Amino acid sequence: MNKIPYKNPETVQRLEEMLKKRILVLDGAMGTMIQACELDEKDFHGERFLDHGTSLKGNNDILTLTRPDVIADIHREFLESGADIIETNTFNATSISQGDYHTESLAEELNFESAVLARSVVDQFMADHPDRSCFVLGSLGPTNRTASLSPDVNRPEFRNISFADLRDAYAESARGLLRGGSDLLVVETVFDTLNCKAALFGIEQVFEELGYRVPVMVSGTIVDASGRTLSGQTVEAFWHSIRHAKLFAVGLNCALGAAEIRPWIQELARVADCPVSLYPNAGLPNELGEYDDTPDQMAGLLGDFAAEGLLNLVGGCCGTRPEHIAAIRAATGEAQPREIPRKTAWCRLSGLEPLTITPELNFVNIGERTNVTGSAVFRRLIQNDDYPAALDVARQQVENGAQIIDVNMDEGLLDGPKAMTTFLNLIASEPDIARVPVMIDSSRWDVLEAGLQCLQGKGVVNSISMKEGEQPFREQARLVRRYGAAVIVMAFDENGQADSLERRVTICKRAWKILTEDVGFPPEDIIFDPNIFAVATGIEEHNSYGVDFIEATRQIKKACPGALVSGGLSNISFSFRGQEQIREAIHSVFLYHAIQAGMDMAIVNAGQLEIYDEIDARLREAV
Ligand code: THG
Repeated sequence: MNKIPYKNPETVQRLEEMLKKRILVLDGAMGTMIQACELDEKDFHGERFLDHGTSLKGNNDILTLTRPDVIADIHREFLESGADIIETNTFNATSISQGDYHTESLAEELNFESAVLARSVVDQFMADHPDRSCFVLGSLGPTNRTASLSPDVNRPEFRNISFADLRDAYAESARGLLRGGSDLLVVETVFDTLNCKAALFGIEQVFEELGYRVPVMVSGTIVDASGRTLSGQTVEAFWHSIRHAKLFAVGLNCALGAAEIRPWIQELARVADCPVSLYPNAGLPNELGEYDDTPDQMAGLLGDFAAEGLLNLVGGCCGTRPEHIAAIRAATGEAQPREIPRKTAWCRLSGLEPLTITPELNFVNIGERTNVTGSAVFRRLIQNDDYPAALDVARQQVENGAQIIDVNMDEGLLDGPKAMTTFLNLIASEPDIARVPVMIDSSRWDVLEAGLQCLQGKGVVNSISMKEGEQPFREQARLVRRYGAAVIVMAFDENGQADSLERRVTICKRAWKILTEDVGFPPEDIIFDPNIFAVATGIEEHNSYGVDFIEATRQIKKACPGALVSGGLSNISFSFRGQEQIREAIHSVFLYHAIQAGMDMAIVNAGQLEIYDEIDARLREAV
């Protein structure tokens, strides 16, 4: 996914050089500037939309077509006040948002023409000011829908927009912005991370289609003092969800003023290993919905943030005018830009909250009970459509210490993609469950993909393998990466599941090479599963399965640096079904040794793991 070259490598280089020297300045608000022009209905209709049946007033993006002079003047004013980067007038130009005015068919044209307009203003300005280097930032707003929240409290599984619809709408807008000459793109005012992930997916598709890429920024919105996005994520969880996109910058904008945003930009500056941007509102809105922070007030605060080393790019959102931008540039111009921290390559997942798999964690529990093939109780609940009780199973797993939950709907009589979607959408509306990352467990690609389209967090795909050969493996891995998930790779190839020590290691090494060298998968997002099979089945060859898994773990961890190892723990004791005490002892002894060999996580019955030292000594020895 990184093999697509930049459209304009010199532009990117110029940007990067400027970023090293100082804090770059973004423009201020388009919306409040337009409002101040007091335009009326006929300005929005122009000649072209005279016969448009409904009101267009408030459709600011259409002014690019009907009053380009107004938009060009605003761009110019911001450049003159010191902005290095100006945003296209396309905040609401997706077909989804344009639907409000019955102008959805204009989406691509609006994006294209707005980029052309901003481009021409920037080019003219640079010709007049040879000392200035300025850029066009194509804006992709949040739309008026949320993919991870239900608009209907009585139907928490319902969504009024799908990932696929968002992906396609964002792709259409991005195509227009790129063809029109945008230097960069920003997915901004993100209040639902799933919308943002759909946008990033769509953008990547367009890069592939056009054969070039441009730098991409994301700017999220913290809605209140809780420090969460509207869809409930913390700042760090949000970062984990989008980090796969190799962003040019990540930041925050809108909703809050500079004063209220301080702790959240501090948190983002601490976790993000890329440049950080900030363009807050001019304070919180007053009772008239206006923004009162003066240029001096705002610049004072942002100047402090700059001096604290929190910023790489800075500008203004709602209520900020050219005077604000001039004051902000003056107040931040001398500060050293934030130094980009180097982060250790740990597996960084998220639900509503982050989960970083650091060496100190030692071992991660993945709850196994939300699995229709692994639990008769759960299967019956799903088959009977008793989703509230099925949710309780998930909740119990989390309460019992599951740090990730595995969800499996692979039952012949179920509509797999539908059951996966329903259950994951329901989980999304339960904050005590949605706190943890999800592991989507299926042997069917369509079910895995349906699950990926429901997760705002960074989850894990369980699993892919080379059982159908290298080509589908590569393609699926590439998609998993584009969706931004980590992946479990089973030790399984064209000849079947690996059941010897040697085949386990050989297959994982082969998969590792393909993933890291061809697909560009980061090692820390690769989780090998060298197959835990049942021991003591009565068949002689099965007796070494446990020991072989443990030894394979040791060798895989050594041969594939950075990769993780997982397994389905309860498989090992299938021969002792019904004898729970023995099963638990087997699990505990197995884990004791597997963790020492480097096993990082396992799918387990959370809460039913016996402490190794407390197992009856004779039983432990027998195991
Ligand atoms: N690797 C990966 N994914 C996996 C597995 C694996 N997913 C499924 C499975 N194996 C892990 N999950 C379970 C879940 C339950 C049980 C075993 C593995 C289990 N269930 C009991 C039984 O069947 O006896 C309880 C049955 C019941 O309550 O009805 O043992 O290896 N990547």
